[in-house]
Order: sequence, then C-alpha cells, then structure tokens
Amino acid sequence: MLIRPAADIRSSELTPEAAYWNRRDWLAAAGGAFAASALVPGSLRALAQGGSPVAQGTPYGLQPGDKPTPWEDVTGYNNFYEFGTGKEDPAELAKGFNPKPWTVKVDGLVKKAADYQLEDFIKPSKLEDRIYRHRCVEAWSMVIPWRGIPLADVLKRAEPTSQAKFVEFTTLFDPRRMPGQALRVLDWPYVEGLRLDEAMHPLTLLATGVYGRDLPNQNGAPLRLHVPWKYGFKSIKSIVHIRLVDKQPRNSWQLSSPNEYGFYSNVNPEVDHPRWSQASERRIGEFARRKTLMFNGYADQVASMYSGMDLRKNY
Ligand SMILES: Nc1nc2c(c(=O)[nH]1)N[C@H]1C(S)=C(S)[C@@H](COP(=O)(O)O)O[C@H]1N2
Ligand SMILES: [Mo]
Repeated sequence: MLIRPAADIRSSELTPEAAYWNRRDWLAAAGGAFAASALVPGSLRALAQGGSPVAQGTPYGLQPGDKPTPWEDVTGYNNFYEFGTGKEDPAELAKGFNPKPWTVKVDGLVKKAADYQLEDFIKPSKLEDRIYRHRCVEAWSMVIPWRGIPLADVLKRAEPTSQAKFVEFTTLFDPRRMPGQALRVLDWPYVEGLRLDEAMHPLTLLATGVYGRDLPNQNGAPLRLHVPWKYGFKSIKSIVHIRLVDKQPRNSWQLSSPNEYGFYSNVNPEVDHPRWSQASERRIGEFARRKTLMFNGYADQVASMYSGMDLRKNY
C-alpha cells in the first residue's frame, strides 16, 4: 500500500476539513492577524489535529479546549428561517438555491453608493481565514473557520458621511427561491443592524466561505455577517443590502419578540433570556456544557465599546 504524506493528497480527494488543514500556505493565508498574535505554529497544528487545547491568548477569542466544530455540524445544524424553522431544514431546503449572480447594494449616508456584483464587491479586499467562536441565543455554540473580508473595508470604500451612525443589513426577499418566506414566522425580509463602531470593528467579518470553501447555501450563501461577540442572530445571512443610516435600525428578532431580544445582543452570561439561562452553553458535537463567557470570550477586544452602558438595560 502506498502511503502518501498528507501534503501530497489532492484536495479534491479529502474531506472539506482535511483539505482545509492540509493547505501548504496555511500560515501565509491566515494572514497578518495570526502572524501578529501569540498563535505559534505548534498550537495551530494542535488545532488542526483537533486534539489538544488551544493556547490561551490566541487570536479571535479562542479559549483553551476550543476546537473547530466538524463540517457536518457547521453545515447540518443551522438557523435560517428562510429555509425552514428546524435546525436540519436549511441543509435540505436550501439545496436548490442558486446564489449566482448576486448583487449587493451599499447606500444611504455614504459618498460612494453603488450596486456591486458579488465578485467586484469582494475583490478589492484580501480574503482572510478566521476561526471564531459562535454563540447562539438558544444556548448552543460552535467554533467555525470562516473565510471572509472585514466589513470595515467595505464601509471605508463607501465613505460614510458624518451623519452615519448605524449600519442596516437586509437579506434577500424572494419567496420563490426561499420557501420559508411563504410563512409569516418572521416579518420578511430579515433585517439586522449594528452601531457604526461595531460595524467598523476589526473582528466584524463579512463571510464568503467556511472551511476554505464558498459558503454552503444553508450557512448564508453567498455573503453573511459574523459578529463573534454577539448572539448568532445578529449574523445575518444572504445579504443583498448594506445601508448607512442615522437611527438605530430595527432587527428581525427584536421586532418579533421585543421583550426577549434587544438591539445589542452582546453575549452576556449574567443576563438571562426571559425563558432560559445564558450562563452556560452546549457546544455542538461535544457532551459537556461549558460556561458562557462575557462577550463570548472577546471582552479584551470589544468591552471598551460599551463602557458606561448598562448592559442589563441594553441587552
Ligand atoms: N437571513 C437570516 N439570517 C440569519 C438567521 C435567519 O433565520 N435568517 N438566523 C440567525 C441565527 S438565529 C443564527 S444562530 C445564525 C446561524 O448561523 P449558522 O447556521 O451559519 O450557524 O444565523 C443568523 N442569521
Ligand atoms: Mo440563533
């Protein structure tokens, strides 16, 4: 039997996860953010092998014991009401969705409003691989290797005016392509918002891929947000419109249950949801529950944006 070293196996023969970790250019591709951090190649390898705990102080808020959630869970257990309300619905019901071509509109309080084809929208920025913790409001979590571009890049290109204070995001509305939109489970289209400083924060990512591949439809193809210190519902999928505005935008979950979901939705183990505790979480694919961390483990990087704010009131 011929045993080839991992690097010689063509990526098309590998599972998405193995192909991702197999990349020769991993360190280069992981880019400046990894290089500038305390993440040493040894712990990267440990992460890749999935066994050892990740060293504390690694970038993107990873904590000891964090390891990437398997591809099957990342792409098989999803929240995407446009394709059904069950966690396994999106993988099935989004199979036929074709995210090409795709237009993204950037407008509102900006000097350079534009409609972009997706490729033109992404191209001026450098695609980065970033492994983020992902904490859902329903008290489950994952660790996801995203690929994407900083939202700040896109906003800077548009040149927000001095009146711009918030960013509003909108998902595609097309009930023929998104069967879940035939039901009024939410007031479509799905909308979300961030304060401008949150949107400009270097951690805020517009994801175009997961595990080095284009986003599967169920994960929000072809473009979705990931804001790792906030509950998952802030991370809006299949974005068609990014608008700079002067007032706090409405967001779908707050509209549907105003006493349960706020605008900020920062991960906070001390503020329970009215119907359940937020003190701990179930890591998908693992057995033990783990304690939920303030700002989902990103407090060092984001807490200063909320200094002086009452986080119980502004949940
Ligand atoms: N358009 C849209 N975006 C959405 C949702 C949705 O139903 N529709 N669900 C949100 C919720 S509640 C979560 S937890 C995350 C889940 O992202 P994932 O399936 O990629 O893990 O997507 C968020 N973005
Ligand atoms: Mo969620």
